[in-house]
Amino acid sequence: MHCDNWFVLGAGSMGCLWAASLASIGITPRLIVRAGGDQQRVALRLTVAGQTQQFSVEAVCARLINAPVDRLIVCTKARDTLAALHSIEPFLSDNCHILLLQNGMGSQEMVAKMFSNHTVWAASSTDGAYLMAPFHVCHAGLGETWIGPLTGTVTDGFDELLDNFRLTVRYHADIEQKLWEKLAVNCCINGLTALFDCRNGELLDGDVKQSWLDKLVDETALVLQGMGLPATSLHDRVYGVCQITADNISSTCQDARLGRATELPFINGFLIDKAAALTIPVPHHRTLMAQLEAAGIH
Ligand code: NAD
Ligand code: KPL
Repeated sequence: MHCDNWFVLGAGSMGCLWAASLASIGITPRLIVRAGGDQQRVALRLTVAGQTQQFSVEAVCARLINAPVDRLIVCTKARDTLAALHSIEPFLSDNCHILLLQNGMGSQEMVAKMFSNHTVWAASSTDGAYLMAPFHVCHAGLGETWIGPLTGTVTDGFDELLDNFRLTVRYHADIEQKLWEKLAVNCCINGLTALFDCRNGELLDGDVKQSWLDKLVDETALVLQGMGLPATSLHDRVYGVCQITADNISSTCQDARLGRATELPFINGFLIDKAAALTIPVPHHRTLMAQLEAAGIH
């Protein structure tokens, strides 16, 4: 009998988190790493609240994959996703289910279009993880992950993730709505924290940052309404996230500090494109992106 072969694409923070979490329930996936190394067994370490567990997994680069890929969890950054998927395309089985974990929007739509022969799922996650060393991940923020198919109406394919998994994963029939909900919050907070090089809570300064935040919320709400999505609670949700994650340095601010490309093209960039298509003006989002660009944050 053929058992499904699980693979995780990308050995960064989320890739190691998901690979270790799968290994912890006995589904040991292969971890697809960038080209370069040979196939090797690695000691994958997961630290949570000071406790570390270790799992032995196979790390393999695309050209050395030697089994059909039946279940694939894609943990690259949004901008790398298509290229990474193309590099393993010949190995995807006919019945492959692909789960995309990228933040922001736009990359999922491209994958769903280009990989329409497969069942493409998307995820929206509030987990927080970072690499302490190669193949050693710290699960720093225990959040939840919504998953759902991007096309079609399938409900099964990732059942193993929904019960007794170490991450909290829930099914949502309209995952696009979940992606929009997170995108709406991220496109108010992330770019602004990068521009002002501040923590999330510092946006509520009762001054310049907060008034800019309010304008971004108003414009984002208009786009949500234009898309036929609920927008009334956006102000409260954005303020709530700023308060609950007050000490956080947003993912975008972290990327900017490290001089890395951000995921803003898939966050504010996506919103601006949607607004243009709906002829909804979003001048504060445009100014934010222009100022970030001028500051060398892309
Ligand atoms: P990361 O940069 O730590 O990891 C991405 C990994 O993908 C890197 O190791 C990179 O080398 C690898 N990669 C890129 N192209 C590849 C290719 N062609 N073949 C093999 N590997 C390739 O990023 P991350 O923090 O794990 O984030 C991944 C996605 O998950 C992002 O979209 C991010 O926004 C989202 N996310 C992250 C967190 C978090 O806490 N880290 C939480 C929620 C969502
Ligand atoms: O998702 C986030 C991010 O940093 O990308 C928020 C919610 C802003 C938390 O930092």
